[in-house]
Amino acid sequence: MTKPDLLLAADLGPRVTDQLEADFTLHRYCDAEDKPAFLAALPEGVRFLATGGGTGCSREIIEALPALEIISSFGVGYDAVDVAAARAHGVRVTNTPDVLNDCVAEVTLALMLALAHRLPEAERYVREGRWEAEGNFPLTAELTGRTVGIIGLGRIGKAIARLAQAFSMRVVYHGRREQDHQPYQYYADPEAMARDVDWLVVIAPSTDETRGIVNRRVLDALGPEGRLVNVARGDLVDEPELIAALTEGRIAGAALDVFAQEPHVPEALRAIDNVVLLPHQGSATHKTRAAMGDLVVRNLQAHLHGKPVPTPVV
Ligand code: 8YV
Repeated sequence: MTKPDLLLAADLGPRVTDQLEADFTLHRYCDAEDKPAFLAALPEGVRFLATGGGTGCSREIIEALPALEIISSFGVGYDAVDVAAARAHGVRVTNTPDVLNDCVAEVTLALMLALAHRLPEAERYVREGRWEAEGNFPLTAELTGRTVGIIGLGRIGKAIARLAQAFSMRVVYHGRREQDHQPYQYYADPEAMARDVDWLVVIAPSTDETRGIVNRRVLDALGPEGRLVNVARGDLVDEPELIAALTEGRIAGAALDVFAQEPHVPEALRAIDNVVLLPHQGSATHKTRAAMGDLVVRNLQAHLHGKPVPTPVV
């Protein structure tokens, strides 16, 4: 029996492709030089598509595949998938939630610890022989007893909240609405929350409502003793305003895993001392990436066999 055709829009690595090849005939759109010609030359009746966080799936691709039934996307955030187009064409979309919660929360706390204790700089200080030559490193800050405001108390936000509590931090949050049965104080207004916290952690999806949520007013409310952490999407923070706030000392520091134009990180940001920068590492461990990949495959296999998909978003 011939295997059904699947468009591979992003290279999801050998673990995923090896599994997919057992059930599907893969068409590696991710490797195509001339993308429009590749789409035009596809066999008719492509029903399956696999993609990844940053690549997503455009309206153009969805409309070029009239038989498309499912887009299985690697990553919990699916902002790069044109969900409106998928919905309009009756295409199902799945993502990979939950399996990455602990990893992203761990990286978030690692970023907070690194920024508070100035770990990257202090480590460089030792390597460069400056401890011996110049004496002790300047005193730093700590998390204990501080308040953290989380923008987006979803599954990952809650995992971050639990870890922050293990560091004796007080947790408050902002989101679209107040959630029932949460032990944390809710703020309807992110600016009011920023005013009351020492740390602002951004872990909300990128949507029309959240884009630019950390603007100049929020940064100024966070203030010269406040620190920002973004592990969500770069476009939730107004990057030029953040650079200005850091340069002018209007906030104390920032730890960023995500940026507006990845993998480009503005030179101005790379030149600032009181920032910690990571190359979108939130879920990037062997264990978590394997679990995310397996979930991409399980969603496609479930749909192939006419079973309910494990993690639908559309
Ligand atoms: C991944 C992510 O780095 O899950 C997400 O939404 O941003 C990350 O876990 C990304 O999806 C990789 O493509």
